[in-house]
Amino acid sequence: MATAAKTLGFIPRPTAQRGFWSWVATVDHKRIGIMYGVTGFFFFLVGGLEAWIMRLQLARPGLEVVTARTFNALFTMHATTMIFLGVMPLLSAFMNYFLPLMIGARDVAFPRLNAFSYWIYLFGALFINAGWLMGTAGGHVPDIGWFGYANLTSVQFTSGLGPDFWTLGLLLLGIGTLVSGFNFIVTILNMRAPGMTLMKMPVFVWTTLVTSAIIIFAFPSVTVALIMLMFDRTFAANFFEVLRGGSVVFYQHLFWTFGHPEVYILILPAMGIISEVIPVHARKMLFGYSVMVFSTALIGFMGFTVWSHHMFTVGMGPVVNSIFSLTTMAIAVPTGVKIFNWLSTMWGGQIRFTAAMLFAIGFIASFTIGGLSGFMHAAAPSDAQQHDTYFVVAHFHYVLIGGSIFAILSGIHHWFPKVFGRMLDERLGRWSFALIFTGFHTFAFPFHILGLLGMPRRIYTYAPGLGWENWNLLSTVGVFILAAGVLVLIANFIVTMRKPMDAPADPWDGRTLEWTLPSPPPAYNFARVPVVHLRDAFWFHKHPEGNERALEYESPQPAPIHLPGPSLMPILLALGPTVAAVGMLFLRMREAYAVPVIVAGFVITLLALWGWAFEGEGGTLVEPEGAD
Ligand code: HEM
Ligand SMILES: [Cu+2]
Repeated sequence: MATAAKTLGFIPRPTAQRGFWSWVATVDHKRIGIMYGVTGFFFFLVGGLEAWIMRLQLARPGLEVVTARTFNALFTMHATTMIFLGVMPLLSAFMNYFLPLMIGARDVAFPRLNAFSYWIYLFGALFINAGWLMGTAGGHVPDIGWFGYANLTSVQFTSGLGPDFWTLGLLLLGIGTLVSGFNFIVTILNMRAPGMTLMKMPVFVWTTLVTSAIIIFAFPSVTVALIMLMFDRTFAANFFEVLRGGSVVFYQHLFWTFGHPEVYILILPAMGIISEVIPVHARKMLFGYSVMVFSTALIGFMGFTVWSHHMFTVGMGPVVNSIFSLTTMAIAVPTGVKIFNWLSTMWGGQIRFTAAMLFAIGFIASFTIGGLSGFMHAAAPSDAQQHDTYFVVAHFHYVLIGGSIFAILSGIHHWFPKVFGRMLDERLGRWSFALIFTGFHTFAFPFHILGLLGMPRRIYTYAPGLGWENWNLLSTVGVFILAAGVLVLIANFIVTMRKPMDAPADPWDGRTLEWTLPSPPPAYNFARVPVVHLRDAFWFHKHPEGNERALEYESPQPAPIHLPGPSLMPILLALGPTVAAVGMLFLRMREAYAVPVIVAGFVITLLALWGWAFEGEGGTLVEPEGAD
């Protein structure tokens, strides 16, 4: 029953239910979640390929697998890809898919904006990688490190387009991230099921809320830095040009005011995933729920007070260094509390060593090591030794792989049946855990030793005889083991997707509302609105400990549910700024057609906004299947 009412929109709302166009026009948070997941996983593989090439180059002293310039491009694009195009979108996939299900909602607050976030992420990702088509020799691939420090980025030192692809690409990505942040906050604050007070929300919802808040406070700072950089490079604005009175340290402050909170954007949702997986697979309520919530919020605040620990060696002086040492050490407290909470949850539980649980336990073990090395460079004098060595590379791979990636893999094994209606093969899952865990520690642990032996980060080769050879070789061997584990994981996906869709609704004896729905859930999510009386309501509904009410449903008879119509405006609105960014690139190249292209970008944006505002509500009313 499409509403074909007359509207001022210039493209009618599409109606396709299946096939390619139905995905392009979808506004369903579940489909968008899958799109984020698939795209994020693809870019995780791209970033992994870049890492693998770097490790081949560093396996022995004096190799020439790639040139020095290409190596610079590889570590820059590896980090940029892993952080912005791999891990963040993968975490966003979980948020998109499960946030509405966990709070008992029909969708996120702004479904079309949600689709827009995805499309601008995809376009930004392609944009930032487009320089590869021009080859690395001319400096057209970003090769300035993932934080793009001035004055490496000044036209004098990097005249190729690399920094411009990087700046404009990150600006595009930032728009999508900010929009998602607002969307999730509004969804969580306004669309929870009746009875689900804030302190009854699943921890993953809490970490999404805090992460979204961090996003909207942290991204403006890097946006400012990137716009200034763009002005420096395109219009000779001199914000960061020392010879003309600019300041390079100013750039560092702007970048790290964003950059440190960014690491919490990468880890808090991962902690949220772990906090969902462990109670289910240990069959015990999460230990210290409210402490978990408060420490999450505390980390969110404190994350904004520590940024200068990335700059201990620039000469800020002993007072400033001491202050940032102390704030950094303080943040270890709420983090440590969480680790003890997960351990206490497992303590005395009936643990099932499923693949999901193994990755969660791997997370605790590996992340803790990363936390400890982080604590070591919180002490400024110690950091003076470790700064820009492989010790730091060891630290952030322990928190990023041992932390974020392990949590994502845990979440994939846990929720795969809900999303795709099929159970992943547990045996393959355990094999991939064993290989990824062993491979990861074999490749990343030697970085600690290499760092202490003085090997600087970002070098493309080294001389023999420094005592670095064997550790580097071992590290490269580790990458092969890790890659084998990723191949087993992919094999598991392929084998599983060929099986019939027969996963039960609640394979793990889950605790949260998504497990009340069939696998996969119907387009409208809940046939009847759930009413939540307790935390972990579904668990107590199944296992009542007294005669308390845990979970009820609003109306006894399922009523028809309105689903919003698909829309092509989100992808069109994402296209506008992307075209304008291409025009900015031409402007940097002083091409005559730059301005018309920028104008075209603005025109597309305005048209899309017009269509967005006036395309009408559209949509259909569906009769839900009889509820349980
Ligand atoms: C999948 C296995 C991975 C391997 C084998 C790997 C390997 C490497 C190597 C060899 C470097 C270069 C170090 C240097 O030359 O200074 C590096 C840098 C880096 N990696 Fe990874 N990495 C992996 C995964 C990840 C993930 C998942 C993330 C983030 C989520 C990440 C974030 C970074 C960052 C931020 C840098 C620093 C780049 C820079 O100096 O600008 N890596 N990695
Ligand atoms: Cu930091």
